[in-house]
Amino acid sequence: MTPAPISRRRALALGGLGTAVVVAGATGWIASATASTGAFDPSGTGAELLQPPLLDSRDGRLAVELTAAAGVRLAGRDTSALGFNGGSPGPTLRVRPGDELAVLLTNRLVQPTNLHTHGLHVSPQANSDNPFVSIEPGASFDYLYRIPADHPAGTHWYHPHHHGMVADQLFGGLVGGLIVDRGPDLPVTTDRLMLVTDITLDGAGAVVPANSTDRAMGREGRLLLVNGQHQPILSAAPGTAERWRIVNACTSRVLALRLEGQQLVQIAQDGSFLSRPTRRDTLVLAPGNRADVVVQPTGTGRFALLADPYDRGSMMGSSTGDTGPTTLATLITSGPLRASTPLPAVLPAETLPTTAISRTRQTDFNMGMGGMGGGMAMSIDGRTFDPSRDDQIVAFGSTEEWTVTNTSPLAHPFHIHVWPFTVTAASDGRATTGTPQDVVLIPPRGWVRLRIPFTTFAGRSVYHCHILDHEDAGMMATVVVT
Ligand SMILES: [Cu+2]
Repeated sequence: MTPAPISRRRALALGGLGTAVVVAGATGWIASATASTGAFDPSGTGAELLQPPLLDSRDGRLAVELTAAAGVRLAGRDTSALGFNGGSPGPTLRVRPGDELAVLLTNRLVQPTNLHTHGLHVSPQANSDNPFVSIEPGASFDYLYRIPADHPAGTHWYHPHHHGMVADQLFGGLVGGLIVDRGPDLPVTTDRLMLVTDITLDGAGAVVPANSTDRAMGREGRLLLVNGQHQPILSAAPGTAERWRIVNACTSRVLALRLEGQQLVQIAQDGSFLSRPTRRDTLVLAPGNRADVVVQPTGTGRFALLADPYDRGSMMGSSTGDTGPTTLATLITSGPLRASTPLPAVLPAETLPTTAISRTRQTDFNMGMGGMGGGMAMSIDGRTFDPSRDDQIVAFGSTEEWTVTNTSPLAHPFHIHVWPFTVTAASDGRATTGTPQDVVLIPPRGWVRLRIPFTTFAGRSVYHCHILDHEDAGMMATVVVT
């Protein structure tokens, strides 16, 4: 790869990382911000998959303290990557419909941060899921999320959402699971969170900063991790069914997953149950997407969970994606075949309000030359993000039809906070499920058509590309529901 000129953004990122290394060094890690220390050597490969610490609500409330800081164990080694409460992923927060979730977030990073509860249907205002909050280094902030009594059960996640720093902070490791309990009883013996991240570390365990090509394409890390572990194993008995809550927490990577020799049966998408269990030969998850799957191994052996290369498009000679499949984890089954109960034929699918469409609108995701520091400009409707500008003003209580177009040669995952949507059509002719979701991939030079009920909460929030390098570069817009 030819060396790219160091843009102002990149210089800032390097400066930030350098300071982060000093912080880590003070607590005993020896690290370097340069990539001259060689390749990172993962450890603990093939160990049993662990679950992050679980923080569970009681009597209608969960109050937690989260501290974002550098210095976590990742892939079996001490690194200067980032985490919540010393872990990447951070603790799993589990709540119930009707609960209050209080989070005291303390920022021990060298740049501002904040928190987004991706997938929760909660207010975007004040100290709830408000992406405009900025928590300065050394400061703390009290979040309070009131989870509606009719909130569906599902798999979600949390991560920082401070514009301009989201990609660095997620890629650095700041992610965690967020589960709304508990939904229907399913005949499964094990319920696992599998939070997938990617990162590039140098030989000393420091995060390798993104260059200008990474930022234009959306960075993909060399290391793929599940719950911060490198290629863990999942031990199971044949015949028993497991529920895997898979979260694509990668900064830009689309995961195209398959399980060698076994079936992946999807039961939920983005925290909403499908109307019936659906077999997937390949399960495609854009960054931000979640899928709950049931795996019921039929025999004994080793079965790799693979991420196949996924082509997000190409631009100026660069293209995305690996050349071959990557092993994420391995399912190992042994012992006698156990008797099992089949999954229910019908699941309690969530349905969104069916009020008539009161307005249609179109919005376009685009990329072009002329961005900051000579990089690519990332925009929506020709404008880069301005937090003070109101881009879409929507009447509270209405249901709208949005056509989201993509005039660029790369696929972009559309994400809107707070208000889930159903996909009604797409330019690639994909089958639509009627299941509410909150991230959808817009094909290169294509479009998706969405039905979005703005019926739950009023307030001001954002929609954006979930390739977080694009979001940071301006591919985000505001939406005001009033
Ligand atoms: Cu994008």
